[in-house]
Amino acid sequence: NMEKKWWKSSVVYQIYPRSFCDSNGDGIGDLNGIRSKLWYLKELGIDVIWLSPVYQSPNDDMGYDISDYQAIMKEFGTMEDYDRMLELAHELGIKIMMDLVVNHTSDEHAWFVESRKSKDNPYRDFYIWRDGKDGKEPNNWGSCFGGSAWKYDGATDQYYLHLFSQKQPDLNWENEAVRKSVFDMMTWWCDKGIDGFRMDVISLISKVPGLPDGTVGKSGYGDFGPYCANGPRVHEYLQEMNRKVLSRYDLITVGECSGVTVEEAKKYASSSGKELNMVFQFEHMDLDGGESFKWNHKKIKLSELKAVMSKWQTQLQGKAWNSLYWCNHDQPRIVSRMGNDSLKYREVSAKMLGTCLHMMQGTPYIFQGEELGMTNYPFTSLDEFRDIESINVYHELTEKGIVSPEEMFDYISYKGRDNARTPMQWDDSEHAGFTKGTPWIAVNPNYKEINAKEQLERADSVFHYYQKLIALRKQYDIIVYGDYELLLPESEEIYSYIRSLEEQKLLVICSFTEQKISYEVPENLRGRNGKILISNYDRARVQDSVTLEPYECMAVLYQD
Ligand code: TEU
Ligand code: CA
Repeated sequence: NMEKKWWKSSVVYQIYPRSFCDSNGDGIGDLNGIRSKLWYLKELGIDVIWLSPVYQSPNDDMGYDISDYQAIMKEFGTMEDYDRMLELAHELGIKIMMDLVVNHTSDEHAWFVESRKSKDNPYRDFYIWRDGKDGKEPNNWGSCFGGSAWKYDGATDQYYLHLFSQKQPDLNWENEAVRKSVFDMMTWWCDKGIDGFRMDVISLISKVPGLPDGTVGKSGYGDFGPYCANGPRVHEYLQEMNRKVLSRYDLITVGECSGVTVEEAKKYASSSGKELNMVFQFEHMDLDGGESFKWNHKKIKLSELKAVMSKWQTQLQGKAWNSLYWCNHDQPRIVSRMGNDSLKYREVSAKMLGTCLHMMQGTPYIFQGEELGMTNYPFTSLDEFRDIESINVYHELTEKGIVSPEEMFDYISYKGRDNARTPMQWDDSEHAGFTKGTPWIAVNPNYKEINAKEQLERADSVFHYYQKLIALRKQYDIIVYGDYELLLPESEEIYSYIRSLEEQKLLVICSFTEQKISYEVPENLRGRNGKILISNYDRARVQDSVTLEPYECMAVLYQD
């Protein structure tokens, strides 16, 4: 089997600082708030915190538009607050993984302020500037956040590229001065003692020379994907980053790789260790809509989910390492998307989804509130949205008459990123204990039923179930290193798979349906006394054929 590494058996918890805990009553989460809750994460048992960006930013894209990589966003506190949080985390044995956003900076970054001054400014080639074509943009690419991916800048009569918002100009990675500046900044953070990086859209940093037009999609703009994702020099750049920075520290690294395939992942996350430890792939997240046009009501088909997850489990086996996630700050909450967020089935389906993911091979990521079974938000009006993606795309698609306002509002309510960004629900006091002030985004009204305080006090809560899932990973090597084999591929109701390590077998059974449904234990495991390691119903033993309760799950260990 594979070489043992601490980052393979670790569980990562993603904190979205703006919505985690507000310590000074301004309605915005902050670093002192995070420090005040580290005991909670210690209790949960996670090993690493992935901190979404805390650097100085105008917050056009909520911190993913950075104006100074070596200063703390004023809303989040000071560098001293950061240092104290890092120190306490390390005292508690928790590592800190920083969010590295270097495909682009903010347009308020000093580099861009210089770059736009003149064509011969030393920083001009830190970004991607081009002449217009026939009085229009240099090519037909669309931005992820609506409109063209080019912004005209009158001062020098050229356009600059921004795959995301107009305030997020893309860095020119072909310029070795850009690479050196990024590597120096990374070294500065590593020397402060951080433990890793989550690398934002790192698969997009190398563009195909000539920047060719893309296929025009529903928005009327060209798709930049084929010319920016997994580009010609991306592995060269990451191998240079590895040589000059990553290999000099004991880090956990994950590349957020929009558009990555299994073949590409074998390079990004190769066991050779020449690039990164693992990647975030998006194939499973695209099953209900896809990158170019995610706005719809399409549900994820279980057989397709099983095919995608199993492909990644089996094809990286022995060659590279998987990340495992259902949720993050860009995705709707999984219990609403793939579980059942009704009062009756929310907890049992949240536990099932956690089991389904955490018993697979790879490093699991828990997004804040997922361990409580937090749900999507019941949006009722546009002014509840805060995310630039939702707001821009709503106006673009409705004003062009591509989608009706009612339809678009429904799509955004269901798939919009704000579903993940409503405040962490700590207790049943006002604003769920997130803030003493007015929260920057509304708290989900279900906080009285769903909050950390209540779940810490209840043994059968989702919190305590996640605590057990995390602890199991520490106890059983088969969960971390065992091979994976899918069972019942055609079933649209049951996700079942087997992990194998030497003579041990771990049978995982997850029902994704509200109906009761029968399940036959595989022939080779019948009659053997399996030990139920975890289950969301208190079933004592698993018979050779069993009728599963709604959303029932279990992980059964066969060792003899
Ligand atoms: O997201 C990159 C990315 O792939 C997004 O386009 C994502 O797929 C989309 O938002 C889903 O609707 C990263 C960050 O996670 C995201 O928060 C930032 O907005 C984006 O990069 C730009 O930095
Ligand atoms: Ca605050």
